[in-house]
Amino acid sequence: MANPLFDRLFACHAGRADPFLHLPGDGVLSYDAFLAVSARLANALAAVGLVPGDRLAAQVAKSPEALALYAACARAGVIFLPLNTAYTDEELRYFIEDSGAKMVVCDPVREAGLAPLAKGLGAALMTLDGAGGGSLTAAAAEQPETHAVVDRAGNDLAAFLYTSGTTGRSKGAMLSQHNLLSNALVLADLWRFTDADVLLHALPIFHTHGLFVATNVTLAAGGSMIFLPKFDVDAMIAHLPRATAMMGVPTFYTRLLDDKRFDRDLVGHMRLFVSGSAPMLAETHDRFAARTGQRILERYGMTETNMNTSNPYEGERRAGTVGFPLPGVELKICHPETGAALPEGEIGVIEVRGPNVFQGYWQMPDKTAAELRPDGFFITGDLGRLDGDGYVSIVGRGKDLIISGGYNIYPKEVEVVLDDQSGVLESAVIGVPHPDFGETPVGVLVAAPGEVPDLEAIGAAVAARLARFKHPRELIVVEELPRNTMGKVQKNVLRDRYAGLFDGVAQGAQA
Ligand code: MLC
Ligand code: AMP
Repeated sequence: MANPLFDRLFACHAGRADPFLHLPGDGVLSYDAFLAVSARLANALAAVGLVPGDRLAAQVAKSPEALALYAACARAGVIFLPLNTAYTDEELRYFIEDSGAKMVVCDPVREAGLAPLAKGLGAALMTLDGAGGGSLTAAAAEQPETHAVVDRAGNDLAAFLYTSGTTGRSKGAMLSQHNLLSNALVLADLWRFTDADVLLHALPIFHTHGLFVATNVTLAAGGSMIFLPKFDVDAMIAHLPRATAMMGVPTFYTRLLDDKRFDRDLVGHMRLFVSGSAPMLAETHDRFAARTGQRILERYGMTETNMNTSNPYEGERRAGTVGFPLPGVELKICHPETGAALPEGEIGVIEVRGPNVFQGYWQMPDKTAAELRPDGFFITGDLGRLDGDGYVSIVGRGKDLIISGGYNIYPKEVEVVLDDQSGVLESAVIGVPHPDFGETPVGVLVAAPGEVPDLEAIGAAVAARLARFKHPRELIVVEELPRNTMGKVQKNVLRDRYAGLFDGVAQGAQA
């Protein structure tokens, strides 16, 4: 047998002294050196008893070692579960318990907080810091740099990614080797990636975009990556001259456009700019084209499906659209209730089928059945339409979701915490336009009878329980929440009422 994902993305580069990662400063990590690190790490996982199919939960800063841990899991057949570094202990506890992780890798500063939980679950706990140090790398250093790659099949699971749901309980999306590999190969071909490409990589690697799109596509083509710890405008501008391509969320592009150093001279050599994870305003598209003479290539994907559609590499990259279904991906616009396919031009729910679509939600058969039809079509929850030329446009969401700087925020998760606070009778969390993050959460509260909510105390309580990016940027107290005749809160009314809340806020300013 073999290990399709590891063989095609990693092992095929064995012996290559060429750079895989260009590091800040002038450091370079070759493919061969990277593979040696992954081998030592894979041996270290085996040494603590991990076997194929076990889950490894990793909440670690972006580093070459963190990326090598992903490769180590692939070669060891361990299911990789990357976790947003902003998650609090309370959020982490859920993911670690729900996934049944046999091993937890965290930053040393989080070790004390997670030790009792890991112990209680019988999970090994090791550390990895942003500089690549920690007990995990110390253990790996004792291990040989050769490792016998474990046999895997394409339908074996390679990763879990948790994506919250409108009910507030996060769901573990199960991604197979074939889900990841098939999508990476299609994208590398469609976007013309080659071993000459140098991708400017400033995305986090705990989500689909930075890990399964940017990294896997580069690996599929054998290119290299300028591996930045995070997005920073100055760093982007300093490194763009050495890059050939870049991937980012819309906030990356609006921030770059706000810097006059970002101009045609700086990027004339670049061959590709890709955007996704959140809507790109047509106005941003046009600003970018006017400034650089190049057009951003916008694509659409999800944690559950990897990438679904892409604007063409050759041909019109139509602003306000997410292009065409990828080769091998079927897409239809369906009636929200009946699921029947709707004629061209009509707005409905986007459903997709293909090798990119996940294997279901971990231990949630009912939620899986509710979103994954027996015929294999996945109900995305996104509202879209097809135009006369076949371009897909996303025109809204049938799911209660806010996307802030590319991160998903599910209002229910925040409403549960707000409703828990003394002085609060009920709450509604809505997404409001924000010039920097695209959308930002705002909490609308109704006070308990005769009480005056202490907004500062409420903000502190939210901060203690939820990742920073989920925190409502404003808390507003109202007499009552608007409801329809069925008694359902009309969030659209609230969105309209507060749409202009952050108009005039400078880009990057914290309102
Ligand atoms: C950081 N903060 C955010 C935030 N990112 N708050 C809300 N939304 C965000 N996205 C917090 C910081 O912790 C900080 O808190 C404060 O906001 C100001 O931070 P900042 O300096 O302005 O933000 P920055 O650190 O620059 O990060 C912004 C960003 C980052 C856009 C660079 O969010 C980012 O890299 N986003 C990419 C997300 C991503 O990879 N999405 C892909 C999902 S996969 P404080 O308290 O310290 O001030 C997917 C599928 C697909 O969607 O299709 O790809
Ligand atoms: P996630 O679950 O984090 O992968 O987020 C997936 C969601 O991001 C999708 O369901 C869409 O709502 C949104 N999304 C991704 N790409 C785009 C895009 N190009 N335009 C608009 N929304 C997008």
